[in-house]
Amino acid sequence: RAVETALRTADLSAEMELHYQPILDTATGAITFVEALARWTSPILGRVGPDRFVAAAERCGLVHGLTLLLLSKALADFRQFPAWVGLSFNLSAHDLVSPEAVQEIIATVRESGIDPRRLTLELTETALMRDFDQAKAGITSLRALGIKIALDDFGTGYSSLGYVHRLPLDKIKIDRSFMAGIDTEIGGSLISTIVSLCRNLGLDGIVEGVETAAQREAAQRQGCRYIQGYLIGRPMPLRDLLARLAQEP
Ligand code: G
Ligand code: G
Ligand code: MN
Ligand code: NA
Repeated sequence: RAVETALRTADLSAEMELHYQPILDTATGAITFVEALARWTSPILGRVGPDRFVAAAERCGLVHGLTLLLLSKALADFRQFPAWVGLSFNLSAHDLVSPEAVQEIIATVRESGIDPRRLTLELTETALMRDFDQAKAGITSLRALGIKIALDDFGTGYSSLGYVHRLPLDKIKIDRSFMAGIDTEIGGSLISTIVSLCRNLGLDGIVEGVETAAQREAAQRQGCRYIQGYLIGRPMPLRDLLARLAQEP
């Protein structure tokens, strides 16, 4: 409740910041994508994590406005990225609920002037379950523009397998809970099964939560091409990210 109250009176444009976490393409050794992660420093509550403020914004009907604000901030930052790096941005469950909401996202992307093919929008299964047909229609409009769609936190929902072939997707982000168990026999075979599923569906698989060199080696052994996690880089402010990208080969 305190978060909702603070959100309602917040100057979101001034108080919200985006951090960026690199995603490694192990086939080329380059950072080819970066995920934007919102950070809020409230003058009343201090730092509040996105899990909490996104949920609060959803409850009080502020989330779509917040998404548009964060997306335009991220796209403005994105102009400073090298040309080979794409941007991945998280949408909330409420962002695809109507054709109007989808059109507002499209308008924000158009106004930024970026090439939509460099943008990936991440959606969770919960977001898709709210209204499957509407979400599917929204995804179809976004993809028609060249925007890529990733299913986030894959494997944590109720029926992920029932969705993947019914939705026009480009990527699957394998939840970090799978990475935590990769050094066990069953954990390793779970990851390799999801990786083959991605390959069979023609989707890019991105494994999240890679924290150690041993996990990275295990992930690559199981055929994972794209890797994200603290080992590659923590979420960081824009200037740190740009410094990191400038060191790239
Ligand atoms: O960065 P962190 O690990 O604290 O993020 C926690 C969760 O918040 C993640 O599931 C992430 O997808 C979500 N999140 C981060 N930034 C945003 C954002 O800008 N919009 C939405 N809707 N969710 C976000
Ligand atoms: O749900 P989503 O994938 O959007 O959430 C990304 C969240 O995961 C971010 O809040 C980020 O801080 C967190 N994260 C990223 N890499 C790692 C990691 O290697 N380990 C852990 N524990 N969390 C991570
Ligand atoms: Mn995400
Ligand atoms: Na995720």
